[in-house]
Amino acid sequence: MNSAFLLTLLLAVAVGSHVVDLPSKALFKVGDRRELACKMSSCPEKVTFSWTSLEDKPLYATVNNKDRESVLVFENVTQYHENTIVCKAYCGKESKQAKTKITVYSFPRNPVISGYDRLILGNESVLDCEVSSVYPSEFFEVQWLKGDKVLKTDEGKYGTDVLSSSYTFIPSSEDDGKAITCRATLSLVEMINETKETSGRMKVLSAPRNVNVSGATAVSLGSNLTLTCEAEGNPKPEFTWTALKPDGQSVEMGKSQDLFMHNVSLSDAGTYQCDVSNDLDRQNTRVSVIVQAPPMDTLIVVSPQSSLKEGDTVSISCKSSSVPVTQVVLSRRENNKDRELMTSKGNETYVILSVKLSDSGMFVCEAFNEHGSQRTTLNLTVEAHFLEVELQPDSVIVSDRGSSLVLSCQASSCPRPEFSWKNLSNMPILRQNKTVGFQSQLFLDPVELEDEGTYLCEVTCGSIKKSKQTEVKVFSFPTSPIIKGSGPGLVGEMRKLTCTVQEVFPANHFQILWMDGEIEMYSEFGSFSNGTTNLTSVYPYSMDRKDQGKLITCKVLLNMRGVPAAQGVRTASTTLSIHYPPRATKITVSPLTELKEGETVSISCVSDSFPVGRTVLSRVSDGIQTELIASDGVETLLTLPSVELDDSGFYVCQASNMYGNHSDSVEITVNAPPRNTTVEVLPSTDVHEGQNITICCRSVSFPPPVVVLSKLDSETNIYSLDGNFLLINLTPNDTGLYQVNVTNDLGYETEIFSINVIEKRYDPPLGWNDLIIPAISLGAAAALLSVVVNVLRARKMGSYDLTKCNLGTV
Ligand SMILES: *[C@@H]1O[C@H](CO)[C@@H](O)[C@H](O)[C@H]1NC(C)=O
Ligand SMILES: *[C@@H]1O[C@H](CO)[C@@H](O)[C@H](O)[C@H]1NC(C)=O
Ligand SMILES: *[C@@H]1O[C@H](CO)[C@@H](O)[C@H](O)[C@H]1NC(C)=O
Ligand SMILES: *[C@@H]1O[C@H](CO)[C@@H](O)[C@H](O)[C@H]1NC(C)=O
Ligand SMILES: *[C@@H]1O[C@H](CO)[C@@H](O)[C@H](O)[C@H]1NC(C)=O
Ligand SMILES: *[C@@H]1O[C@H](CO)[C@@H](O)[C@H](O)[C@H]1NC(C)=O
Ligand SMILES: *[C@@H]1O[C@H](CO)[C@@H](O)[C@H](O)[C@H]1NC(C)=O
Ligand SMILES: *[C@@H]1O[C@H](CO)[C@@H](O)[C@H](O)[C@H]1NC(C)=O
Ligand SMILES: *[C@@H]1O[C@H](CO)[C@@H](O)[C@H](O)[C@H]1NC(C)=O
Ligand SMILES: *[C@@H]1O[C@H](CO)[C@@H](O)[C@H](O)[C@H]1NC(C)=O
Ligand SMILES: CC(=O)N[C@H]1CO[C@H](CO)[C@@H](O)[C@@H]1O
Ligand SMILES: CC(=O)N[C@H]1CO[C@H](CO)[C@@H](O)[C@@H]1O
Repeated sequence: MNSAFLLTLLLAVAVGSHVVDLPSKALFKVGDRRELACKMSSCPEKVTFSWTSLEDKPLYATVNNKDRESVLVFENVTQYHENTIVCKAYCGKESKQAKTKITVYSFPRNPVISGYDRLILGNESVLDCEVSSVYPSEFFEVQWLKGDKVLKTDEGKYGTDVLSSSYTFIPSSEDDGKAITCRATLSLVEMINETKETSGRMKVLSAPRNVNVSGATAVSLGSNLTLTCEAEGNPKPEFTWTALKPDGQSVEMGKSQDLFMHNVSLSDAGTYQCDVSNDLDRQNTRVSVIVQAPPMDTLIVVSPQSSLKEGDTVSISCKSSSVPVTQVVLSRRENNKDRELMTSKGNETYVILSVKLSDSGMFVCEAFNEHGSQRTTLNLTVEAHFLEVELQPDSVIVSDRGSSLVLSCQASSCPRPEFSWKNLSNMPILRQNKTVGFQSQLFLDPVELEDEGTYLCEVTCGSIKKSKQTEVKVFSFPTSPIIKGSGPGLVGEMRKLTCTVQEVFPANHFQILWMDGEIEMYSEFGSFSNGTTNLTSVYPYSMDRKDQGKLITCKVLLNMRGVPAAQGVRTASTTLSIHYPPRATKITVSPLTELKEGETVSISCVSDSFPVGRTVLSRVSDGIQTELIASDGVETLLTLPSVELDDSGFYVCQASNMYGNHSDSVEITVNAPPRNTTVEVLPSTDVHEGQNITICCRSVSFPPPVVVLSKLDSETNIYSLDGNFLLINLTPNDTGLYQVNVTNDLGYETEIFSINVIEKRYDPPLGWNDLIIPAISLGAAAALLSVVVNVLRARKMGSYDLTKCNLGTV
């Protein structure tokens, strides 16, 4: 600055006689107090000065005039003082002027930098630099420097009084501690070249990183273990060691970088974690500590552990815990040699899906590592299943053709039985089967003749094979027999009954039995046939009346063991129908055929015919037949509640049907004691001596009566069978009362009458004994009579009507 003044001074000296002495340039600093002197030293007199501003603004200064000098005082320079000022000096009449250009600047403070002391490693960071109260800003330049290296240059912009500059970068770890400088430079050409700068040391923070554990992680049992945890990070991280137990617990092992363990045991093996942390973050790393030892706890484990049965799935595990192993070998001990089954790097499990008996034996598990080996053995015992097979139905099953038969085979004590159905002929079984779990079923549905045979259910259970068999027998007996040829026939004809039973099997086990009621009459057996047959039996018979209505049964028997009783027999029955004309017609009178008048009689007629026809009961009397009763059927009954003599006669019963007729008859006699006896004396009861008298005695009776005539005063009886008496040559001695006694078995009736004989004088009169002569001599008594008897039989049966006493006829 001083040199600048010197320069302006020198220039002013160069002017003519009177010279206005005024620096041509002036550089003011804001805030300073500055004076600007305008001199004209060469003027001997008092000089008059005037100050004018060339720019359109006031001078903002006070003037302090002296004789040959005028001082413009700027008490407090501001940017408004920038101006070009003219100083005009008057020396007398002569005036001279000079001008000066005032330039103002402001650059009072150093730059202020921020953001450099907490940089984050790797994060984009912004450093700020601020320079305040600058003027004229456009002449400033702000620079960022790292060490000597310029990182960035910003030009000041016009019109601000604060300069700002940012520097954006990604700090690296090398930046930590390095100086960063913000340099501001004001360059006003030929006037000022001022620089201010501020530096700071960068601080680059970083989260812990590159965490690393060094040291041997595999240690021998009993030795010491040292692990060192290393990490980078700013600020310097802190370390914590933690043991992570298998059960999830974590145990702090120390807060230092090193983890030290003395005399390690197997339980010290495991995972250890090194935690690294600083203000910014935390990090960790884990290491597995292996305790090296020969294999220990080598185990051979069989699962399931219970007794093994053939076919079970078994797994044999070979494991070695606690110590790392390099190889595990499972072998089978055979003939004192190990046969390797499996080899692996760690644990291994050998699975036998279906163990066999031959899998029994020793298994060896050997674990190896670089420190040695360990061997364990297992004695595997496999037992056979106690297989049991049951077949239902068992032994022999007799099945109805067309029915449904299911053979059920059940296996027990075997977890996975294998079923197989066979027959004895080893032919394929075409029938449907169904096997589920422990049961296999064979469906013979419907049962056919071809299904006959022996069926085997064979079950295999590992090495065990068992079978059960059953024999299936088929029978066919679907319908009842049918009898033919049993229609009606005439007695004496020969007939054949046939009995047919259809579709039977096995025919040779069938028997056809003909039965008359319960009596077996004839039987026939079927003969062998390989298929179903129709069996027929013929039974000839003669139509005999005694077989009428007989129930003939055709009984078909299936004589085969196992056939249900209900299915083993079927029958058909027919009733014989024998036709014949009526026979054995029988008329029966009850109670007797000889009756007393008034009694009750029943006349029944029974006949035998088939088919039944008609029965007619008639009475025949005097050759005239009177039909009394007729009925459809083989019997008829007539009841006479009170018989009369007229009912006597022949009773004829005639039965008839389409084949003929047959009759029977009976005589019925009705007896009655004499009654209604009348005596007729002819010509008169009064006769003359010597005359003849006919006595006609009439009576109703049956059987015919004996009529006894007796004179009441005599002891002589005259008998007459017809009731007529002829008294000849009567004498007065014959005058008297006479009695007729009409008698039959049932009783008698008497009539008394008188005869009066008028005397005629001649003598001697004949004795009574000589005069009365019975009409018909009967025995000794009859010989006494000389009576002519004319017996007339009454038209009505059973009565005598002595209507005529014809003396002329004897
Ligand atoms: C100069 O002026 C500024 C602003 O106008 C003011 O802040 C400062 O106090 C002044 N200085 C003096 C010595 O008057
Ligand atoms: C300012 O000074 C520096 C060194 O002192 C120089 O390099 C630069 O050129 C100067 N600038 C001006 C405008 O004089
Ligand atoms: C293990 O460390 C203990 C001290 O803690 C020391 O006495 C011992 O000798 C070390 N053992 C080995 C094998 O270095
Ligand atoms: C082997 O089995 C044991 C016991 O079950 C277990 O502790 C161990 O971690 C297993 N090892 C491997 C490598 O699986
Ligand atoms: C294995 O077990 C069976 C049955 O328990 C026994 O008879 C056999 O001797 C055992 N074998 C060995 C080698 O122990
Ligand atoms: C069941 O029937 C099928 C086919 O008909 C046959 O392959 C299978 O062997 C039968 N099963 C048995 C247990 O016989
Ligand atoms: C029965 O025997 C005949 C010949 O003897 C044969 O053709 C037929 O196939 C046999 N039927 C059955 C069911 O065996
Ligand atoms: C048995 O009789 C029926 C009916 O008459 C007939 O259809 C069938 O063919 C007969 N069967 C035999 C084996 O003769
Ligand atoms: C028989 O006598 C009875 C009375 O005793 C009489 O009613 C009846 O008519 C007589 N009959 C004849 C045929 O004379
Ligand atoms: C009639 O005759 C019968 C039998 O001969 C006899 O019993 C009866 O007493 C006689 N009657 C009279 C009245 O004589
Ligand atoms: C008078 C009269 O006629 N008498 C007769 C009676 O019967 C006897 C014998 O039959 C006769 O010889 C009589 O003439
Ligand atoms: C003719 C005749 O015999 N007369 C006799 C009638 O009865 C009396 C007495 O009994 C007799 O003396 C008669 O002789």
